[in-house]
Amino acid sequence: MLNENWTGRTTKPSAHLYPHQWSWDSAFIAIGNAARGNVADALTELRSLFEAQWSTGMVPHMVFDQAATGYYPSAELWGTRGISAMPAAVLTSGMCQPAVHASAVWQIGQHLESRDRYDLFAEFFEPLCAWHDYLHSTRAVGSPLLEIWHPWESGMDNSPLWDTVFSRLHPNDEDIPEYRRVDTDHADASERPTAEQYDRYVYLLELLRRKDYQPSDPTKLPFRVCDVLVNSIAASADADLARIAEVLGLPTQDLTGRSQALTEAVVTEMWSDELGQFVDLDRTTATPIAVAVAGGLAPLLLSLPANREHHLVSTLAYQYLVTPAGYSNPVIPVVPTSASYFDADRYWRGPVWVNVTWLLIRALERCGQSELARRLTDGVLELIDTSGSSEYFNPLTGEPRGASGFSWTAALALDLTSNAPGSSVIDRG
Ligand code: 2M8
Repeated sequence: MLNENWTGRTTKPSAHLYPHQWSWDSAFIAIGNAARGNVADALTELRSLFEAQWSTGMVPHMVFDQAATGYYPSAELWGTRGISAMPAAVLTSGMCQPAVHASAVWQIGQHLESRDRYDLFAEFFEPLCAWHDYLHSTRAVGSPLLEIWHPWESGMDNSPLWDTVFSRLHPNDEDIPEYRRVDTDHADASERPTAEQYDRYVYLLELLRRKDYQPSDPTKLPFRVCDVLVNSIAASADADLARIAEVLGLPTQDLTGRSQALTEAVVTEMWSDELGQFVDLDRTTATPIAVAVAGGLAPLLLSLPANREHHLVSTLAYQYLVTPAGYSNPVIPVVPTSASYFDADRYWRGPVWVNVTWLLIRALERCGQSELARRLTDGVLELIDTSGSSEYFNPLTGEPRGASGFSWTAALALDLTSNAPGSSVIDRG
């Protein structure tokens, strides 16, 4: 399937619904390709993504394949052509996605002999530093926590996390460019964002486009959220970047310091006693967003105080795990099934997503919860064995949802079944 979605330079997330290159998809796919011994394609995938890196350091969330058709929003709607920060040879979106790339490079390096590993790290170190510098300068507005300015930057497009912010947005017709979405041509409308949500995505995109995606005063933006998943991934990748620097014999202090400062800000500013997990912050109103999603468990990727880590593992085990009817192993839906906003079939509002589960499996292994990690690994593999490499899955029935033939599902399953260092198979002993 990964071979079928391979273009020669990148892997489409899925052949029809997502025919371009996406940033965090590429990192997950590269991890899977390296796990199946195809390091060459993994590197080509990451190189092509970083060739599209803006001069600001931002790694764009999409790189358009100019021969591909049938995806909305099109390159024209993004309107990035002519923005001087974008490399002239490519056409990209103007926003970013979670910074999983340094962790991907670190992990791919573990499949290589030391000389090749050194070369890989040397090749990607500067671009990765520029990417993290961008995040820690431009996206840290008045705190070490990083902001996203559009739901698409979280990767969790229509998560219930954004509902309160969206309820405050009342765009005028002239602020929403005319558009015709095409996602519902490829997937059932009941599994995709609603029309009201889509209007707001396009409205927020249009506001950023008018500023060439580089707003001089981000505090004026109507959507400014510090998201737990985004910040945990960044702090964890900061730490991996420091490990890369160490292998290269370079100073690590600043990189480690940045990871620690971000981790500390997550721990002190994002914890919710009420929900027993971490929660997002709405920067426009300076209030927590009291919504439980699995991304709020992602600080397990970080070095947490022992009591917090313990509490978070219990929340994961008792509030999130669910075994689909007729299945033997548990899975983690992106929203706990007990939440009033849980929707088993709709995109980021309840299904199982393999990338989020994979991150939590790796996080559980990191904090010594190998039995729980093993059960979840078995759960994901049972799901894919039964329902195929789907984009997402109904957690109550295990049925496939969204696009079929979805690349990161296949790639991360390959990683989970590989004998690569750091994989669950090794941890299982
Ligand atoms: C979804 O996002 C795109 C917009 O970026 C879309 O809905 O068209 C999300 O699931 C995102 O996380 C993912 O990277 C992308 C491609 O798989 O699709």
